Amino acid sequence: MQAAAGTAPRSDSKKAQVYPGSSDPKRAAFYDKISQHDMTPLWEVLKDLVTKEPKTLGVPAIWHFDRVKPLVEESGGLLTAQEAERRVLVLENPALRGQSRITNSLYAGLQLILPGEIAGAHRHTASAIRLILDGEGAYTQVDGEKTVMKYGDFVLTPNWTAHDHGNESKVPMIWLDVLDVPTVNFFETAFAEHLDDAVQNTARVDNDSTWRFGAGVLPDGTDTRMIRSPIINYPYERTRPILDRLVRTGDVDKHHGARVRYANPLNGGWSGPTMGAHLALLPQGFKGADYRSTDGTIFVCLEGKGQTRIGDETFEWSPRDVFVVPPWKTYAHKADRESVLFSISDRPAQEALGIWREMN
Ligand code: 1HN
Repeated sequence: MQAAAGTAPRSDSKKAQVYPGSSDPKRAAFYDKISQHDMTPLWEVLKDLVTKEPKTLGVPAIWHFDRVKPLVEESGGLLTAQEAERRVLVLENPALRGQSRITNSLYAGLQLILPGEIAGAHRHTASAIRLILDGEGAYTQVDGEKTVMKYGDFVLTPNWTAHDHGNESKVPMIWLDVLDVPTVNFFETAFAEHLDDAVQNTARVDNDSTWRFGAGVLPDGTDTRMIRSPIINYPYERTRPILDRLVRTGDVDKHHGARVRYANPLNGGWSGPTMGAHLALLPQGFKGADYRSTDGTIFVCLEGKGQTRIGDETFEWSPRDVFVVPPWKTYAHKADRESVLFSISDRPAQEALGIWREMN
């Protein structure tokens, strides 16, 4: 803690922490002495600082959609989307309560927008992905492009792009937001601003980016150096049939099933630099082999029914359930019926830093 300007630090405020070695009075006295100079002995903290294997703060957890949907709906009676700025119930990892994070690096929440509501235009350093879970027909507008969202659509809000949402349909819509907020805040680089118009004046044709970039061709002369995908909406109805093709040709991974990665069509990279996503089909009866990797992963069931064993706990899932696997925890999926799992993690950031690992 910092002393207020002009006040002397309390006499004990720079006392050393008690370490195992503090039981030796000579060492304890030395630790107190260097502590006055804001120094601490590395040999007392090294083992916690540089661990043999990842030390994960979060725990495995699941949010069953049919249990939390009524609570999300109830929030609709408390305040309007406009009052709330964004009406979201944050999914907090049970071991990280009060920190608005589902893993150490990622934020997740369930957002509700009722018919006739808007969530006004703003932009911020954090990037968002949205996975549409309930209702159909609300839109988001990103960077001057409007897209109407449907079940299973994977929608990007790249960093610093203007975005607003609105629901012109007759039914409430709920989607999962995942943002790299804890990552951005780790670097202490968060900026945000409101835009003058609550609803962007969309200058482009609806779904313009999906039309331009989503079919394996690129508009001639496209600059391909962008580190984030130019596509705003990867519609489920386009991605889902590809999984069936992978199954038919036997492209089923023993851990992940038949899986595609949401790619940046400009360079084959991830959809964005901080967060990456996959969509996987697990054939009926699939029994996945144990797997672990350093990227804590948020899964969402979009179809089917199954279980995922994470460490020594087993989580039963069905459509719209959200569950989280902490980094380096061993997990394996099983599918009772043909199932589709969406997943998202911070793997692109870890890869860029050269620290991502997996164990097959
Ligand atoms: C945000 O801008 C949205 O635009 C949702 O829908 C959730 C959580 C933290 C910070 C910004 C949105 C958010 C958010």
